[in-house]
Amino acid sequence: MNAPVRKTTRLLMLLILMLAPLPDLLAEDGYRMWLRYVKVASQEKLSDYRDQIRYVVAEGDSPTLLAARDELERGLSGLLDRTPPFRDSVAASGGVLIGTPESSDGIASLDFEGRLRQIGDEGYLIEEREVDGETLLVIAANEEIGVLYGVFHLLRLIQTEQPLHGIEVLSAPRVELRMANHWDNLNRLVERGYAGLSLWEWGTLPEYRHPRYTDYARFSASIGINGVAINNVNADPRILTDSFLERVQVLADIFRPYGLSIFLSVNFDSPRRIGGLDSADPLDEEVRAWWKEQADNIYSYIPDFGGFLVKADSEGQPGPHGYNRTHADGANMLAEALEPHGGIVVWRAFVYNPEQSDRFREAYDEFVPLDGQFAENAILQVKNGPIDFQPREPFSPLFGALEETSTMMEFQVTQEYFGFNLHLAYQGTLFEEVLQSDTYARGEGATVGRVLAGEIFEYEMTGMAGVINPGTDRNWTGHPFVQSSWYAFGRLAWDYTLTAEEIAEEWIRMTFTNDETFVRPIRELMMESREAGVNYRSPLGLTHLYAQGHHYGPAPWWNGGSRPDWNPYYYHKADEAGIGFDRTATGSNAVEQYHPEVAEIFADPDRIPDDYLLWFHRVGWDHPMQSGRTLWDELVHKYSEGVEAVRRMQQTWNSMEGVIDQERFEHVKALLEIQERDAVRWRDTCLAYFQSFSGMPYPEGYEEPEHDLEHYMMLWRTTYVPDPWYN
Ligand code: BDP
Repeated sequence: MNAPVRKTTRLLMLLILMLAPLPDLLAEDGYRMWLRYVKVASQEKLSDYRDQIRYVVAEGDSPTLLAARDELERGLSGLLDRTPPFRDSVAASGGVLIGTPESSDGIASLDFEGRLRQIGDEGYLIEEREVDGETLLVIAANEEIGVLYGVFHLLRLIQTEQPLHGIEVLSAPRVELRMANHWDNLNRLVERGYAGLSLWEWGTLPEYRHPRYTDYARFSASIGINGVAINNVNADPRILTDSFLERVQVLADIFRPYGLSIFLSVNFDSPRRIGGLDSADPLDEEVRAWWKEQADNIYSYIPDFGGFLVKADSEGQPGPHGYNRTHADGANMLAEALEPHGGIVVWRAFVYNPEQSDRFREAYDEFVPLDGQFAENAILQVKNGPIDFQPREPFSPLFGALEETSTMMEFQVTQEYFGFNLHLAYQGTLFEEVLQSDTYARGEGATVGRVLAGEIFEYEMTGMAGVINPGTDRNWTGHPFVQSSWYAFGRLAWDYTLTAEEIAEEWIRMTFTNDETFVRPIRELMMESREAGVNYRSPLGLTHLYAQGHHYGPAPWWNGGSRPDWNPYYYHKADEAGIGFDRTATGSNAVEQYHPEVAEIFADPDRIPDDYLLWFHRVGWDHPMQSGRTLWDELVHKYSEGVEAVRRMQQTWNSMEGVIDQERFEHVKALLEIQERDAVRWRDTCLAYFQSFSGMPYPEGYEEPEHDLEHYMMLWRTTYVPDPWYN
């Protein structure tokens, strides 16, 4: 080719590139998460939806109604590939009418009063309705936030290609506070985050309103989240200074239309650290006055501020114990400061002290004697299990034990103990398992979910929190499937009776495709993924086999850390005679903290489900398991099953090439390779270690560790661990 022709060709190429749509706009990089709003694939359904949705009537111009309108416009124009016009009033069939009886004459005329009374401030109804001979789709609610939630519901139905004919939905949340907890530091490092830096750009706030803030609020509202604690529970006192409050105010303004109220994690020692006082004693008048001033100040910036989240006397954080006061004294002081403004205190029950003999017992022993002493606007936030977000824990015995203290759940979405941003582990099944566990408080059927919803005791407030990890990674969560656990958390906080499986299916359809060849196998893959993670890390009730330096890889031999209760040995206690933690009457007797019906089963080595055995019992290596195998053989079986499950997940995923976009396909494919490698390493490390005590041979037909224990011990010392967080 001669030079001028080459030049013309280059120019032409450049022109084509410039005219081509920006690749970023179409990229399947995960940014849109479950709100992708791509055109409905089935022609038949598409034309059905187009028939039913020809125009929209949305009276009112409050920020929340505008957000609802915007979302409807954005969603419908993507899903239907045409934008239905907004009209002032109902004119013909095919209208979508949204609003509250107050904002909309149309809604007011429909006489929904009776049903609206059943669904409170945040609920909504969606219904197909004949009005003067015209067929309409109606979304009605008492408050505007209910309208927004209803809009997301309608869009979800279209995203998942559900029929709208004859639709009748009445939905209201089962718990009041549905809260995201961010463990974001003010320097923008996220504790246990694994998805980039903190979303909150303190450096450019308050001037720059990053569009991501609005998207964050949209995602939150789409799953019914209504509260967000934006900073780490290991709290920096400076969050209470004006310089930060000016910035937080902007976030609050952006979140408000989406029904999302801001909470701040506060440091109990703030009066000393930033207030110039020489005490933080909760019974000291000066200290109490200081906190009131802080509350007044915060509300001057954020009139609908939610309240404080507090980690006190836990893992080195200051608290009331420093002044010989109780957790109730501490919480009540803050509650008193917030009360005049309608704010609440979320007080965490995650406490344990290295001197005590069993970490399992501590939160219960600490808080049950305080039952009834907390202010009405204080709520206790309890992690799902007694230790710390392990792949499997029995439910915390605090659920069902606190009759007079509002008690809420703390789940973890970020995969601190589940492979960070590298392993696929849908947490919906873990959440479901906990929520469906029967506490037997006041008799059979008192599931954790029902306790949380205030159906067993009369709680002043109800709630669920999820520790989520979104950061500046383009897809928000690092591993694309961590999105599914975030989604599941929100859906279950709204309605704990939903199943992990239906939620997984919804998420897949919204996030990837409605193509059945993808939906079914990937749903199964997700449903299996958490159990796989349990099996290749810590089956049969083993727990916390991580090295103290990180929470990623295995180091079961580790017994040299600064605190015994941060060492794996503390949890498994393996020696030649056997393995496990005796929490029955012959041991720490933590089992007594459960109601008798539960305690009886957990205390009996023959009746306890295998999954929990080593949580409560110390047994010999030849202990007979429910399968008929010995404990040792069962351990080999479970560890191997974990690896096999990951391999099945890999196979399933790899067979999906071409069914979804290549971008996310390749990403997950590579991550599964990492996961398989890690699962093998977990299996081999743990089996090599435990065999050094059991002295028993590997049963036939199982892959044996390739190397000796020394090798795995060296590997731990020399391997890069992708976690900046230590302990
Ligand atoms: C543990 C984490 C630690 C948190 C702590 C907490 O390792 O980073 O600060 O929980 O919940 O799981 O306070």
